Amino acid sequence: MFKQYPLPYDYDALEPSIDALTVETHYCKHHAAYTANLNMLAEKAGVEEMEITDLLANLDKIDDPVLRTGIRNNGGGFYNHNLYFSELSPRGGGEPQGKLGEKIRETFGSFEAFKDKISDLAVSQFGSGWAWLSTDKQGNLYISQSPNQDNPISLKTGHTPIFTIDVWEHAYYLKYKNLRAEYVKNFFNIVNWKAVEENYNKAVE
Ligand code: MN3
Repeated sequence: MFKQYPLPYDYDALEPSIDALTVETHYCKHHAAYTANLNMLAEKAGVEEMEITDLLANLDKIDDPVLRTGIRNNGGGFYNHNLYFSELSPRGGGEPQGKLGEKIRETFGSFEAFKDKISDLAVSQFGSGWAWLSTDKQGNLYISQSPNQDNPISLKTGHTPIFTIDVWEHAYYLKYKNLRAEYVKNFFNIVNWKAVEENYNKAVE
């Protein structure tokens, strides 16, 4: 049984960066629907006991093409939103510290340069999708974008996602309308870098 990450903050806690109705609709309708669909499809395919990361990395082992596509989309939607909602906080913002902060400066030159690069990927993703910060087991960092509910795991990059930006219109349209870049800019005010640092430390051997 795949379970939605329980929100540790209220729907209005991310105001004004993300409005309450968007957070509530996003979590209670969109994320809940991906999760319910994944549970239904995973049971049909007999893969309901798998870890979601193993499942997304092994989609090609699901023979039925309808189940495979359904699990790719809904399993991605489940996993991606668990990461998304767990990396946000009303007391977010600032910069990552520790090993992750150091590695970002080493890889991209500065935190600002990293922010510009991943923001460009988020804004330029054509249509619905995501921007990603991922790591390999050695701690090297990679930024990327993906369409739909694909992610670095289902795309078989071999990297572990540690931070993401949802740029589906449902993530920002009620407040920002067509101004995706404005949403992405304000998104950084509510990032809980402590949580992202923990994701990094767990993913690196
Ligand atoms: Mn979404």
